[in-house]
Amino acid sequence: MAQKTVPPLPSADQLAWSDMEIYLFIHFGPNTFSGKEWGSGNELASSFNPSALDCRQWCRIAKAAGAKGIIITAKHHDGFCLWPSAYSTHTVAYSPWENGRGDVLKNLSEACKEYGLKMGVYLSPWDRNHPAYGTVAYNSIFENMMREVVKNYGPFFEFWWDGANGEGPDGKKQNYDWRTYEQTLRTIAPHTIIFSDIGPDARWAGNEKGYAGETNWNLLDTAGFKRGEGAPPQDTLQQGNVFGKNWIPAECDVSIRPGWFYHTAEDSLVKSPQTLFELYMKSVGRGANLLLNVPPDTRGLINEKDSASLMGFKKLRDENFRHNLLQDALFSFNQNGIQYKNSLLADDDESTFIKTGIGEKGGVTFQFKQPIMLNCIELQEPIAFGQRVMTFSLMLHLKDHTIIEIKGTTIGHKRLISFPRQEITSFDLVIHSSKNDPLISTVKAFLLND
Ligand code: FUL
Repeated sequence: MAQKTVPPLPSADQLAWSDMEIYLFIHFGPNTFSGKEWGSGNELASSFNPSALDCRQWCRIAKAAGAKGIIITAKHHDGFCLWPSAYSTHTVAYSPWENGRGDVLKNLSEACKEYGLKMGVYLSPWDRNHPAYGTVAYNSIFENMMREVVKNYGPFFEFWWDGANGEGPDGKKQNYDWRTYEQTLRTIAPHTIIFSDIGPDARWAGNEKGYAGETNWNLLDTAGFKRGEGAPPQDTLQQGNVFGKNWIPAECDVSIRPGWFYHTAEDSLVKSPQTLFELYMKSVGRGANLLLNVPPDTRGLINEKDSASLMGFKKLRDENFRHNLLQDALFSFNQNGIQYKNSLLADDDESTFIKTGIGEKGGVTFQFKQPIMLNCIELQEPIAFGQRVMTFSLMLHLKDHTIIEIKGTTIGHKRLISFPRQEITSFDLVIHSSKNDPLISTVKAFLLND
């Protein structure tokens, strides 16, 4: 029997997007060569001259790191276009790189296809270079640039509208025509996830440190809010709104280095595999996606330090999540006494969802034949039917003793709950409050390396 849904619901594209979990961010442009984070827009196009740019190297590394795609700063706030746009004179075509015949977006779109990665673009609405910025004409220029990149290098899995804007009181001020931008993108790229502070399809998680709220609803109320300055408060973006009207899941962006762009001085400050793993637990493990920035250096290559850290991060994920302790152990549901193997649980097979009740009487018990050691439990809701669980507990038992009760709030796409390692013989999952009947699609248990 088909499940009842609890709206708002994700679109098929949003569901596929949530399953991507990790993808890379590439910040690259004149700032790579000037050492700046925010270019003034007055940089010379001649400063852009990577000596060995190779987008295939980026893709090879992304693929090996287990990332599912790459989002590139096609245009950052300094206005420099990494493709030869017909709507600007501040582009790769005016640079010495490949004698002005180079096209970073073309290279990347070909490399992504070759490596089976999805591509996305960041196009900064704030433009400190374009002469038309601050006039009505800029709105159609921005739209035309969107059309240009979608047509020439799409399809894109995601389109990133950055919220930063440092126009200042005396500078040019642009009245962005967001409504038309959105209509334009929807028309030319109906399957592309549009990201901004407030969506419409994916939202900023409210910080640039790479974590979502411990409570994280995929729902958000956007009425009365704007992008940038007028965005919802940080904690709202981190947590979403429990009764939010729109399905707008969170994306956690963070750089592998202190800066978004490459600076040699930060070579010793690349985040370690362990730090990245902790961020994974706080982003993907809280039901959000992780957008990890890995900025190419002045050669146009991902630096050895960054790629070593990414490989270490992948290794940690592989090692820690290789062995689902519930995979082999038979466990029982106290509801119906039927014994399941956890591998039967899958999002797309409704008959295998765990349909728990609410409160202790409706909980499910996972009973092991032998005591097992664990320190992490993974839960998933089949979010296609709506996000439901509001509060839950995991009660860990060794024989007749309850060792620990771990309380949680939301589950959503994926929830990784870690705790000090324990030897247990059973655990209960108890849902205390939920919108409509709770549904759980996945339960796994792991022993992570301490
Ligand atoms: C911010 C920008 O101002 C930073 O330069 C960077 O691109 C970051 C991802 O978003 O809003």
